[in-house]
Amino acid sequence: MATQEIKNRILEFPAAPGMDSQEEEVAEWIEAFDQVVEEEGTNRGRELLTALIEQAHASGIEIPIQLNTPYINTIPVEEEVPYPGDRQLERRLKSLTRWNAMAMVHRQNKTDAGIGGHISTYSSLATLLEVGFNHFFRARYGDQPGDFIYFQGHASPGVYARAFLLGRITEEQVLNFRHELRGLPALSSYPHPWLMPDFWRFPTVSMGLGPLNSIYQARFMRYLENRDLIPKTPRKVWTFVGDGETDEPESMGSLTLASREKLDNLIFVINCNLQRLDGPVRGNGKIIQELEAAFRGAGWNVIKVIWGSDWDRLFARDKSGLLIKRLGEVVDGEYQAYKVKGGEYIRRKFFGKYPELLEMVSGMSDEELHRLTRGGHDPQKVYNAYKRAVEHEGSPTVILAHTVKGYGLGSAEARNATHQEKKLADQALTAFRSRFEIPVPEMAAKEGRLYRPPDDSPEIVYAKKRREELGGFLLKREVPKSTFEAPPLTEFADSVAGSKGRAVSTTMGFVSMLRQLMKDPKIGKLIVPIIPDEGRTFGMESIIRQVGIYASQGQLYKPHDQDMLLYYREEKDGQILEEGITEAGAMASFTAAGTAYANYRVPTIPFFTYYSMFGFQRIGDMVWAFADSRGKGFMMGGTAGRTTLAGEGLQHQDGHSLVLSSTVPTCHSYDPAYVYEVAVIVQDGIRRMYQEMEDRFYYITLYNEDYAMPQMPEGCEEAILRGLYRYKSAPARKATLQLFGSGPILNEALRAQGILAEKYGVQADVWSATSYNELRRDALATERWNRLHPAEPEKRPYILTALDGVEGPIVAATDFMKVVPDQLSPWLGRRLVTLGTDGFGRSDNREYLRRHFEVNAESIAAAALSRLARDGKFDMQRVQKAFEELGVNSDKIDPAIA
Ligand SMILES: Cc1ncc(C[n+]2csc(CCOP(=O)(O)OP(=O)(O)O)c2C)c(N)n1
Ligand SMILES: [Mg+2]
Repeated sequence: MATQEIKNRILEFPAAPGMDSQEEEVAEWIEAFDQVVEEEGTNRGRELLTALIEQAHASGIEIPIQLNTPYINTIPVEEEVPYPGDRQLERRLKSLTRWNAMAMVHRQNKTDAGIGGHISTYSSLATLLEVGFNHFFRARYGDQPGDFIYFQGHASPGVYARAFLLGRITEEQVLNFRHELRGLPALSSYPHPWLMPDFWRFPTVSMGLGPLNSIYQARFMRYLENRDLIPKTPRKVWTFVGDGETDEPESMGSLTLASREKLDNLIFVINCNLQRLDGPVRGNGKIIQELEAAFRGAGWNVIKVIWGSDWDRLFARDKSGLLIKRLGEVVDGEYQAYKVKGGEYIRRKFFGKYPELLEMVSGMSDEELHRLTRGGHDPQKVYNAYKRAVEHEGSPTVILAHTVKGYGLGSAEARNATHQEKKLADQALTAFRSRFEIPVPEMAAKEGRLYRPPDDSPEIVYAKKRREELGGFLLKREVPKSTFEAPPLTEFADSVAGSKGRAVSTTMGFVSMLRQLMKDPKIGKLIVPIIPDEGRTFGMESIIRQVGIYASQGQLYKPHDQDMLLYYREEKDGQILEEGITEAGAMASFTAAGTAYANYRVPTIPFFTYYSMFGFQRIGDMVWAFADSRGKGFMMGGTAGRTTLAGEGLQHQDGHSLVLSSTVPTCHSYDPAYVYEVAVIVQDGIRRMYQEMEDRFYYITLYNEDYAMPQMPEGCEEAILRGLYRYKSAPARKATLQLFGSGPILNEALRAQGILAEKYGVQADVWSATSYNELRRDALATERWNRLHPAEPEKRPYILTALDGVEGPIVAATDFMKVVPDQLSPWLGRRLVTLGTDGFGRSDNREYLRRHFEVNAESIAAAALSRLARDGKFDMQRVQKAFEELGVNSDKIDPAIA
C-alpha cells in the first residue's frame, strides 16, 4: 500500500513532453523494484535506491531531501511482537493510577481552591509510562543504579498515584499534595529533588531543561564509562517531553550532539497530544511530521507511534493507499477537533472526503469511529516501539507518540482549555468512574476519594512483581555515605606562597591549582574540567596537554600542532569536557557531573570555567535547576569585572553576575583578589561539599589582570571564607577610614590608601571583601535569630564583630554593581559609601574604564575625602582642590546611565 502511495505521488507530476502517459513507465519501474525486493529482500532494495540516488547526484540531478515517511506507524504490524504482559491487569493498574492522579488534584482543588495541579498531561501519558514501568524501566543494574527517567514535570500526579498504589508513598502524602508547609509528609507540585530528596532525581518542569540535560546526562554516562569510573551497563536515559515543549530552543538545540556521540543509551518519548497550554501545538501543520524531519535530519532513529491496533484492519483494506493519503492531508487542528466532536463528525469530515473511504467504514458505528485509538494509548504499539528503541544501536532514538490530551476526562478531552483543568464536574467524575470501573461509591467519587486495592489483590501483586523483576522501585534517589577525604590546604602550597613578585592573574593561579588537583592520587580522577570553548582564554592549554580532551572516538586525525608541547590532545579517556560554544550544554554537563555523587555514586567534582558574562544571565534557569538537583561543584566566572576585562566592551564586561548568583540559595559566591584566597575557598569548598556532604556549590570570579600575588597572611583562612578580612592596616593602627576592595579593585583601594596618607594625611585600613553575599547571609541569619529570641542576649553578625573597634566611614569599591557591597547597608547604615560599575561597559583599557566607572584609586580617595568633609572630619575647601589634583570631574556624566 505504501508503494501505491509513492506511485500516486509520482503520478501527480505532468507527463513528460512527447509521452502519452507516465503511468506505464512508472508502473514498469515500480514493478521491477518490487520484484527485486520480493526476491532479494529489503536490504537489496535499499542498496539499489541508494545507488540510484548517488548516480542522480553525480549526474547533477537535484533530488529533494525526503525526511518524512507517511503518517503511519514506523513499525509495520507484521513486524510486531506480541505483548508480553497481562493486558487486563495492566489496564486495571493504569485505570487506578489515572483515577488516583485525577482524584488527588480534584480533591485538593475542592478543599483549597486555586492550589493547582494538572490532570490532562498525565492522562495523555498514562500508557506511555505504564508500559515503561511494567516492562522497561530498570531500577538497577547489578550494584549500579538503574535507568534514569526524566518525567514530564506536569505529569507528576500520575507518577505519585502509581507510587501510592505500590505503597512507595503513603495516603497521607497524597492527601498533602501541594501542601508542603503543614509539618506533615507531603508531595511537591513537580519533580524537585530539593523538596523530595529520596524520590526525585531530575527537576524537569521548566520546559526544555529536561531534554537538554538528559542528552548531556547520556553523554556523561559514556564519559564515566570510558574513563573507567563506572562499569559499562545497558542503562538508558529515558526523557519524556511534551510536544509543545519542543518549541523551547533548549529542547532541540543539542540533538546533533546526541547523534554525533552515538548515544544509543538515550531515548526520547515525545507525548504528541497535539496541544500545549493555550491551544494546538501546530494547528495548521503536523507536529509529528515536523519533529520526524528534525530528528531524522539530526541523525536520530525515529519511531512514530501514531495509530492503535484497531486501525490495522482499516489499513489492511486500504489497497489504493487512499487512507494513508487522507491521514497525511489532515492538519493537527482537525485531528484535535475529531476527538472533541465525535464519530459522526469524523465520518463526515475525515472519511467523507473520499467515497472509497466512506465505504470502508460503513460497517462501523459512530461510537467505534470515535474510539479508534491513537498509538500512544495502545500498549501493544508502545511496547513494540520501546523494544525497538532499547535494542537499537548506534544512535539515539525518539519515539513520537500520538496521544489525546485529557484522555478519559470526558468533556475536557482534547479541548483547548483542558491543560488548565483542575477539577471535573460531578457528571464527568461519575462518567470517569464508570468508564475506568473504579470501585468508589458515587458520592465519594465526587469528592475525589482515593482508591488503593489491598496488597494481595491480583493487580498489586502483579505490579510489584513486575517491579521486582526490574530491580525494585524506580523512584528512588539515594546518596551513599561519603568516604571522601578532601586534600588539605598544604596541597595548594604554591598558591598560598604567592607569586614571588611575578605578575600573574587569579585565572592563571586557578589553572595551576586545577593542574595540581588533577595530579592528586586520590581525587585527581574525579576532577571534571568543563569549558565552553574558552580554554585558551583562560590559559588552559597546559591542562589539555596534561589530561586530554574527552573524545568518545579518540583522535581520528593528527593535530597540526602535534609537534608542539601544548598540542590539542583528544583522547577516548580524556578528562576535559570541551563543549564547544554552548554555555547551556556546558551547564548541562556541569549538572550531570555535579549530581553524579548521587546518580552514579561517583563524587565527581566539576569545575565549569566560562566567560562570566555568558553565565548566570544566559543560563540562569539551568543554574536554578542545578541547585534544585542538589548539585555540587564550582562555577568559575573567568574574565570577570566590568573594568578588568579591557577592550571587549558592552556585551562582554560583566559587572552583575554576582548579583544574579546571590539569588540562588545554595550558591556561595566569592570575589577573590588573590590566588591564595581562591585556594582557601576551593579547598574548603571541596571539603564541605564532598567530605561533609553539604548540599551547596560555588560561584567564584576569576580575573585576567596580572599582578604580583602576595603570600597568604597568617591565620586569615576563616575570615576569607566568611567574606572579609583586614589585609593592610594603616601604620600604628591609627586609621580614621576603612577601604574595602574586592578582586583587582583591591589594588585600587591599596593605591588609594597610599594617596590618602601621602597627599592628604588621612590614614586608612584596607580590607579584602571576598564575599558580600556570605556576609549578608550571616547577618540575615543572625538578625532573624535575634528577632525570634527576644529574651536572649543579642548575637552579633560577623560583619559587626569583624569591624569591632574600627573607626571611620567605609568606602567599598568593587568591579561589580554597587548593589553588591550595598547588601551590607542594613548593618553599616550611613557609614557605607559604595563605588561600583553600574551601567553599560565600554571598550577601552583598564585605566580609562576605571576612571569612567569611578572605581580607580583616585575616585576611591576622592569619595573618602568627600565623605570625611561632609562628616566635618576634613576641610571642605581642601576637597575641592583634591578633586582637581585627583582628576575627578564633578560634572562628568553618571556612568550608570551613560
Ligand atoms: C520554561 C517554561 N515556560 C512555560 C511553562 C508553563 N507551562 C507549563 S505546561 C505548558 C504547556 C505544555 O505543553 P506540552 O509540552 O505540549 O505538554 P502537555 O501538557 O501537552 O503534555 C506550559 C507553557 C513552563 N513550565 N516552563
Ligand atoms: Mg502537548
